Amino acid sequence: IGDCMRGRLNAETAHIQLGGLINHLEKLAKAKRIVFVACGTSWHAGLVGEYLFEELARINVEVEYASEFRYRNPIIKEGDFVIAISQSGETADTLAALELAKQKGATILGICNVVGSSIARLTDAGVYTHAGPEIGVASTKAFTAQVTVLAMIAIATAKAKGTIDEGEYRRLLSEMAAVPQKVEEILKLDADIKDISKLFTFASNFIFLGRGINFPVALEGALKLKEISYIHAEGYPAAEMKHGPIALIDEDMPVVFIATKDSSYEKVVSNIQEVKARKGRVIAIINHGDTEVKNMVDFAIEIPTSHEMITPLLASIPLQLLSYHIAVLRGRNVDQPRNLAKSVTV
Ligand code: F1P
Repeated sequence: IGDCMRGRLNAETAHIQLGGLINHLEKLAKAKRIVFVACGTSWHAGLVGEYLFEELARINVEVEYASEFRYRNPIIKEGDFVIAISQSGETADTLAALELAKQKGATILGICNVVGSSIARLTDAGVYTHAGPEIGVASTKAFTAQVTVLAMIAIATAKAKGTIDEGEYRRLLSEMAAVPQKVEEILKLDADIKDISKLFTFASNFIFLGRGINFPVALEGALKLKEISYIHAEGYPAAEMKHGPIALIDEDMPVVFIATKDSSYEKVVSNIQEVKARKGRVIAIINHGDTEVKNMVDFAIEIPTSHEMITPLLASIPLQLLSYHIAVLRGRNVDQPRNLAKSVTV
């Protein structure tokens, strides 16, 4: 996807990124509701999709754990689209959820990485992420590839629906095309992130907080840390902190904030102040040159600015690196974490 986007993504060629889905775009633009079904990291990608589709295309979205959806009697109405998201394309819960949605008459679409996988074969249409084989069990590049595809579909649907104008459409596409270069810049922070990781190697707990479209990024940051380092970590919407998790904050609690300069920025800043007032140690993902937050927190990781709807593609990378370094420093096998399987087929 990086190769496709690098320099080749413009208003004329954007549709080629959408695989078989391009034929369903007009219908998707008329969807009454989109239901994402997925598990684990792919479910977090679905949550990012909720913000993208609701904000850009003004379509009602629900994001369901496939492992729950399949055992309920979910209400599917005419005009509903059910979209499965799965790296392996073989996750048994996601496959069963999709089969149920199909029986109930939904149009079913898929976003899968593995070409010809069971989920891909069941769908009416879909997009392959072509993120290459995921060597490790925990999804990393699959996540960013899924979010990339979701952003592309949401942008194209919004254009077809007329909820964004030509100017915004072109602006979003040029922001997408700039992502690979911005990611390369973030990867240069690897040594700095490793240094931060050394100070948190023996932490027993972590909290990850974000708002808006970066709330799912916080969830994914926490999941990655759990999966590969076995540190207990919770992700929350930052606004939920005062409804419970704030009781956990003290000098032993590292708190990771996604504090990029978007529409929730001011509110995130006040959440950071609340944590600092309780002596929590804060690591913040901020935008370049944001001295306000930088001076407030213990560690700042500076990433390039972007369109708010595209920030998850950038903000998730330092969190993946943080988890990776902490896990390696703890002597964990990051490719084969205990108790986890690449394809959960039972
Ligand atoms: C879903 C998933 C992964 C997780 C682990 C177990 O897989 O929960 O997100 O990292 O590998 O399975 P998939 O449906 O995206 O293949």
